[in-house]
Amino acid sequence: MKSRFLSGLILLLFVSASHVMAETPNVIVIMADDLGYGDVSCYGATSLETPNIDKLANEGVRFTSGYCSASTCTPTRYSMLTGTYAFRGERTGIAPPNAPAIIKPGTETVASLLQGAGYKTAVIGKWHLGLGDEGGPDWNGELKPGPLEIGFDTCFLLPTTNDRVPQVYVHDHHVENLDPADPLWVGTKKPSPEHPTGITHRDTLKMDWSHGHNSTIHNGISRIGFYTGGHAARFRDEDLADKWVEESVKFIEQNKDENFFLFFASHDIHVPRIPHERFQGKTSLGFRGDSIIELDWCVGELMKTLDRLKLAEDTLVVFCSDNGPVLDDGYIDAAIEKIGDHRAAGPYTGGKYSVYEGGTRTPFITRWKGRIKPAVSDEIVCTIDLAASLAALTGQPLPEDASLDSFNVLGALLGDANAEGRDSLVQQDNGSSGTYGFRAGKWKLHRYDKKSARNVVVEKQLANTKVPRFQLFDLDKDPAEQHNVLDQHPDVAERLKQQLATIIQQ
Ligand code: NG6
Ligand code: CA
Repeated sequence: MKSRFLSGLILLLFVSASHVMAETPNVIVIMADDLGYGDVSCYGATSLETPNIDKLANEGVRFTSGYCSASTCTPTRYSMLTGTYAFRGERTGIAPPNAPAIIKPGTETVASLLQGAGYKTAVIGKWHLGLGDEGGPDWNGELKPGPLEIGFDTCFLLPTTNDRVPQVYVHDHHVENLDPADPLWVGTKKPSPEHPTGITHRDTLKMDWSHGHNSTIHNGISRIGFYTGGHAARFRDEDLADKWVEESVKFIEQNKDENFFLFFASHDIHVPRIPHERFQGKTSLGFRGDSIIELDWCVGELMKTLDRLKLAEDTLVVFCSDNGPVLDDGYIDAAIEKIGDHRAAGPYTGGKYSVYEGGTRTPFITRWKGRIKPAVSDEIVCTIDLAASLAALTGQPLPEDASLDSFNVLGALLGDANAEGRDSLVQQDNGSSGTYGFRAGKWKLHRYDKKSARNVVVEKQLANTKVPRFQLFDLDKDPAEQHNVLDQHPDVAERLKQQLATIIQQ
């Protein structure tokens, strides 16, 4: 792998010397939630159609080895923004409702790098990276630090995930529409004996839970965690996608005459999957499929906005996911019963929570009209590479102590002839759990440091099974990782073990 510094320098020279690329583009990163490799039609889905995502792929580069860095949300988002593997950071596993800000102020992020290049920056959608200082979020006061302290000029957020409390929007430093007379309380303990929950009022729920998710009820759905108050601020699950689009269109319109960076962090297709009424029943796959259609609609609306404002040729769009698919993630929404022939992870094994390819190899598309030549690429690229690549694109130097694991793969992202992606990639499941995948070329090593190398709850559908500590797979011959060939290739296994140990420093 060429050194990050050297390739950055070459690009910097290229960018500044070239009049063709004198203008840097706007950047929109659309990150889907829990969307699997096989969930969209341009990656092989036939049970539903995603015309807008397909159009993006037809006009850009569709990666067949595009990854997120973890098979859960918080570590992938942490790594995407910081360019550093989540296992190096603290508390980078799935964040609870009252988690403090995980990325500390002063950390260089994709947003701060682009802000430094003069971009107006926004994150709109799911955050799930904590808010507030060590004490956690001050829901009724200033929600700080948060995105604005790590390079975003503005934010409009769902604080964690919508299966976690509370169902309110955070706009910059405050809960939107919060009535001080009805303060918001969020906690882990039932606030009073009579507080209705998914257990005590199960028969009133509009969507039942299957595991966890049985605490406070809002909008007929019980959640992880408890909350009271803040009624005027609460939203309906059905309206989330519309809100993200509305706020994003506003942001793009406001900044159409200058460079902007928009991190569009969709909540589709995370649980509870409650698409807007107009999408309900649109697929044969139940609400999971209908949420994919809703996601596709969002992509279409963003692209329409770029077209309307004549920005399509001035905007690099990156479409990706935060982890692989899961069917039953805690609510009974018929995802399993209605799956039919649909293969959410495409040809791959595993999904969310797993270090099999299905956990992190996900849809990954780049489009920059007029600059990127439409292509399909099998170069290895990862969401963690956006930091170094976008820094290079905008001529921003990367400090030595920042973005430790991000490679400048800009050439590959732009589909340039002969441009290379990564040589290797660490795939992790959650936080610093001690479970790793390591892809190097066609080889894939699994390393399980803990005994339970699986998520028991989802194992019926997409599972890690009980396994030896190390396994080796040949992805060329065996993309589904079914045949452990460690004994046949001890030298390869040893090399990968060493490489992985060096990177994770364990
Ligand atoms: C798990 C939740 C799951 C989901 C996940 C986070 C239970 C039993 N399971 O702990 O439903 O919320 O966390 O998903 O509570 S992620 O995509 O944000 O990582
Ligand atoms: Ca996710």
